Amino acid sequence: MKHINKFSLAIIPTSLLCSCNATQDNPTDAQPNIVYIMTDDHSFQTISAYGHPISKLAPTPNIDRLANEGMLFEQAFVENSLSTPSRACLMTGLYSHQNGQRRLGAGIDSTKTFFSELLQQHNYQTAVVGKWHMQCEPKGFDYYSVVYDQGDYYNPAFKTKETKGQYVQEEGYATNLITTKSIEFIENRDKDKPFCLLVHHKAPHRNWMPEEKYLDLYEDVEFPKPSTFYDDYATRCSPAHTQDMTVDKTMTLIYDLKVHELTSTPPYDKEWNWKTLIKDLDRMTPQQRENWEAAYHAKNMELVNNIKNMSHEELVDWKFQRYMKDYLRCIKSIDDEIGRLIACLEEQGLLDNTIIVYTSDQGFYMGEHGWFDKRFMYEESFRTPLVMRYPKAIKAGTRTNALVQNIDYAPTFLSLAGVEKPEAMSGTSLEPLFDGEKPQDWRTDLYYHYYDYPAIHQVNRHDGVRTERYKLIHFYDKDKAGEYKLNCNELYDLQSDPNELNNLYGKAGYEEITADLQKRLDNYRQKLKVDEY
Ligand code: SGN
Ligand code: CA
Repeated sequence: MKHINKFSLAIIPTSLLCSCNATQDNPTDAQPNIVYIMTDDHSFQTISAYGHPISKLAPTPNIDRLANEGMLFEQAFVENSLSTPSRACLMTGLYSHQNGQRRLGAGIDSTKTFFSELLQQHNYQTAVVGKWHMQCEPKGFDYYSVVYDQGDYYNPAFKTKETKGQYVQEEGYATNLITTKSIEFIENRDKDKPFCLLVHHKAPHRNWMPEEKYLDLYEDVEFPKPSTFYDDYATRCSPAHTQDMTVDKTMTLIYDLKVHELTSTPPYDKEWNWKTLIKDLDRMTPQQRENWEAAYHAKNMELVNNIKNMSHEELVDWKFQRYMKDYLRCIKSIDDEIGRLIACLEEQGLLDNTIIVYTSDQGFYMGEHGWFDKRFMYEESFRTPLVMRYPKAIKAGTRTNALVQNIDYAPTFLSLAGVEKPEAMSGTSLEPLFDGEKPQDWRTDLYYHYYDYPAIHQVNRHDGVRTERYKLIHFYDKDKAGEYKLNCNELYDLQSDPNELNNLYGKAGYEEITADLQKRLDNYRQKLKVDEY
């Protein structure tokens, strides 16, 4: 077999077994434990509790259990649909321009207060495990074990307070290792204190590498393409046309879909991407690699042998199916491991006095508009899944359509812990929604702002406002002198056009609605002191 390197790195074996011993309930009843589980790029379309057709073919029983025993948020959103900005919103309760983390790389203003620090000062034992991603040390945590940057699916390396700044590789699959570490934290916690544990998974981030036991899962399932897969972006501003995130053109057979055998001409991927995939595969132990090849090699060779005879459409279909299968295989492991974590909390007698939150750092396109990735203010990436289980305050089976955003998590956790929210924090506690009623004065719109341009996937900068029914988006780009190079608006009626295909901006009959949304947008820009748009 080609391209196999000996597995030469030092590996620390970690037991994947949960040895949870039953213990007493948490002694500090007034302050609940907080278990916040956040995946990376998990679409609400692939969670069966949300009822989308894809998820019917690949159900998520453990996430559904959290929803059935708690609350499903049907209108949960992020402020800036990208990893580090989303994590900064979580930690600070501030919008991106307030916390500094506007784009993917550097940015976080680490002088801002993280909610973990406040919990720590108010009796909590705090921990974060998995993807941290921001370019500052985890702040306000008694314990952390975090992966480097995006982390790796197989045998990832973790940094803790003890490893003196070094990342140490461990043997196993990221989703399992992150869960095991979380369970170990729970088992070894200081039982005189409440705890707050952030479980930040790497999966299902690109390039969607499934766990060994699920490499064949869904092989015979044909996943339906969304109705907007062949969207031609007619009626839209230029960014929908000029993005670089289509399954057809951007998604690569080698790096994304892991056909490393495809090395002949024409070039199917950039050399850098091919090398990255080989590095991913070379991280595996010989046994992991053998299992991987046993599942993929024959199927990959079938493609390699047929590719010259395939039509363009057949090839795009093949890509879509491989994408969906690998993504959903990653989700299967996530769902299993959430089940393992819930079982641990149950065995520890902690289920009643713990709020369990499940969410993602943003949504993701499962082929809608022809895309993968995120970034746009369109629904699939602006929305994020959100489920909360907390039997003390939330009745089983509650659903809410209140508009909520990721800047609300920090204030929620502080309010549950009985800690006063700092005045500067922009988000709002979600606790008033827990009884299933939306308070009369609940917010009626949300502000969104995306800044990461120019950058990978080439989505232009934009900000916008969304009410329960309408959405106004303003795409912009300015030259050095501050003159607009791009200045274009889109307006959608989400009730009559949930797929956002029909841009109504400037259309007769929408003058009043446009003026109302524009006023809301201007208010946000002014109130929040937004400095570019
Ligand atoms: C990487 C991915 C991108 C992705 C960003 C941000 N490329 O750069 O596809 O949009 O992360 O993702 S990859 O070649 O490294 O897979 S995020 O979830 O961290 O925001
Ligand atoms: Ca992400």
